[in-house]
Amino acid sequence: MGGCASKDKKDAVIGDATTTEAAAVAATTNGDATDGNKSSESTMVDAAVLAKLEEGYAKLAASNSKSLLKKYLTKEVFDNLKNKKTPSFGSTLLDCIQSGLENHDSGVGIYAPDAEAYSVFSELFDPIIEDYHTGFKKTDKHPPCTLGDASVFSNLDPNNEFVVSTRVRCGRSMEGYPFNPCLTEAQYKEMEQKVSTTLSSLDGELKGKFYPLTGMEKAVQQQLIDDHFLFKEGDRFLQSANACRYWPSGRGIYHNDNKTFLVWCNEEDHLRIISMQMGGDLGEVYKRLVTAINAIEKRIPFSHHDRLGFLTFCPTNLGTTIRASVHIKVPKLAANLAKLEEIAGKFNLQVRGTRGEHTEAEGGVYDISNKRRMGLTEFDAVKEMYDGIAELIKIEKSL
Ligand code: ADP
Ligand code: CIR
Repeated sequence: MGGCASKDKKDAVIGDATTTEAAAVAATTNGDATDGNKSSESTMVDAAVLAKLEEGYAKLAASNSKSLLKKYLTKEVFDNLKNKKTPSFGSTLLDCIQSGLENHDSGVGIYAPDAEAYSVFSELFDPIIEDYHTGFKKTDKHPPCTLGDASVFSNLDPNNEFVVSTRVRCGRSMEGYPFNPCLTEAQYKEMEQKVSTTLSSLDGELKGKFYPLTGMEKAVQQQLIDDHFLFKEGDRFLQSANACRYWPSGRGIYHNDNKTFLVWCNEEDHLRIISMQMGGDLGEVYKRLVTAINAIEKRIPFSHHDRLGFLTFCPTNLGTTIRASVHIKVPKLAANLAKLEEIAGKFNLQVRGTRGEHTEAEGGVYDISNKRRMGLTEFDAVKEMYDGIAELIKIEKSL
């Protein structure tokens, strides 16, 4: 269902290509499709997709979902968009919102099946982006990549009282390839090969090995997940967004020996570049990420949009794509979770559970990170977490 409504047709076309040239043409790294051609496309959404959309919309409208999708998918917006398709991949509104229609407990509920979806369905994406990224308007332009000076950040918790570990990640999409719902199995494999070969040339602290998910022992996979190094499996939000097709083909993880530098391949985004370590030394963690981004960027071209910054599958990750987080124990503040979330919100921080998004805190450990990623630089996104966590620790100490 969904997953680039005309996915089968497109797979056939792109599948004929021995390289990804066809996809490269179709994937347009800028996603700058204008709405000018909507009339020619407006009658092409097939009846089954329309019926599913109408039924899903009615259920969502009647639900008490708190998702941004429900908030911004008014009847008027729904009617304006339900007959549209992206020009290159034929993705429909259903491909964008199926996850939110099937999971009413979504926080957001929308993904871009291909880059053009951000333009074709902008009437829905733009207000969601503005809301999530606190004020990034449809007329705003994301600033150029500015990683800044990592040495500005010192250790957030030199006495190891509160911060268990620190992690900063960013996401990247490979130029010439669409997002998950529109990838063929051949493309998944080709991308995995490119990523693994490219990363094998990294040296120094970044030197490591690529481990494909295909063939990985279940016990090894589970240990990597339990230790917070590897993405979880079977995320229902991603599954209903058609982002898990051909799993585990093309998916894998690269890491150095001590697992302080990691790269996820083809989970939610093509690449997730991650730096993490125990304790609160954000300067060291961010410096390693900056070194890694610079090294990988020289080797792999990434999709970047003039207005939206780095392109990602989920609109919450656009722009800098940076999520800087600490695993932190603040028992006094956390005695009242709603209060912790409220205070964190004042510093533009988001609270997640120990195993990441949509999980609970275990042993009093919360994952607290910068929430917005657009309309500010990479450096400022990390600084938002740094400043906010420093304040939270101050408050915890004062209680
Ligand atoms: P993402 O960070 O990629 O958006 P998740 O919220 O699912 O995705 O988190 C991915 C993994 O990273 C989870 O296992 C989570 O526990 C782990 N993680 C996040 N922040 C930290 C941290 N500061 N220290 C250790 N592990 C972390
Ligand atoms: C939701 O709406 O809750 C999920 N679709 C996840 C949204 C944001 N998280 C993400 O991109 N990892």
